Amino acid sequence: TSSDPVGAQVNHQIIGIDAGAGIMKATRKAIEDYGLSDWTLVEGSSAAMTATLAKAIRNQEPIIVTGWTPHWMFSKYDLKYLEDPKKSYGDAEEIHTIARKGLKEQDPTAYQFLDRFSWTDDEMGEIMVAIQDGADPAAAAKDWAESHQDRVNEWTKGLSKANGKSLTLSYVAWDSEIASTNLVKYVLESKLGYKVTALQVEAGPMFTGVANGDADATVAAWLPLTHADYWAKYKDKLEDLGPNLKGVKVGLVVPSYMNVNSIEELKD
Ligand code: PBE
Repeated sequence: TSSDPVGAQVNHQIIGIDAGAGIMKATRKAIEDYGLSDWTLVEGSSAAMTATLAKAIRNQEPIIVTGWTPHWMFSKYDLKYLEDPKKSYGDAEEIHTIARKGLKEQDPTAYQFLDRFSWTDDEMGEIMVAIQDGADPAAAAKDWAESHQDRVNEWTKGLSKANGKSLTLSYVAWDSEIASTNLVKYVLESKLGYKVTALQVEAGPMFTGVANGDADATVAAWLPLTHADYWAKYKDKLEDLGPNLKGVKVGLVVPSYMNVNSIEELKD
């Protein structure tokens, strides 16, 4: 019941996502930092986590999930981040575009476009919400690009066309990255004449793929903390093109109806 300690209410479980996600590593650190040794971090996927969250909210039940912003779940539900005074999840994060070394010389158009690409959390949110409302991701990206031509022009202005040249972008099926990767693919194809493969993989292979040249780039690197270990491991073979979205956040998220405000309160 809601008068039980929060641990008992949720069976000492935190609903996580795919094992390779940076937020899983940060959550294991939070479990250590806050002395939550009797808690379990449940592995799954981005889609399974949001399905579990939806069900709990439908039944007004307690639940703790690994969450991040931008994410459609904050527009759909009344949610809050648990405070993280020990900063297990770092501070403000950024999403960076990472390219393979050599792309700059070998494909200056793709490189320059990727270097220019940056947008806001509200803009990414528009595509995420459209997909959540049932739009096919490619169609949602196309709609967005067509209704934001000024933005698309800023990213593509003056670049020469590629005439069917192939380009591969690696990404993970996180809702935020489904939105960004589909948009970048659409713009590269429709405005710059590329044939783009969006290679959906796990978090580790997203980085190794770019490092070994199987992919040309990714727009899905969360730094400085979330993907710090992947970056450290492969950075010699990668080039950081800088942030494409600033002020993103990761942490533990609960429905606002739960009577808990800080990770510190999870300890029984
Ligand atoms: N995320 C969304 C990813 C990065 C993008 C926060 C779930 C992660 O934890 O690795």
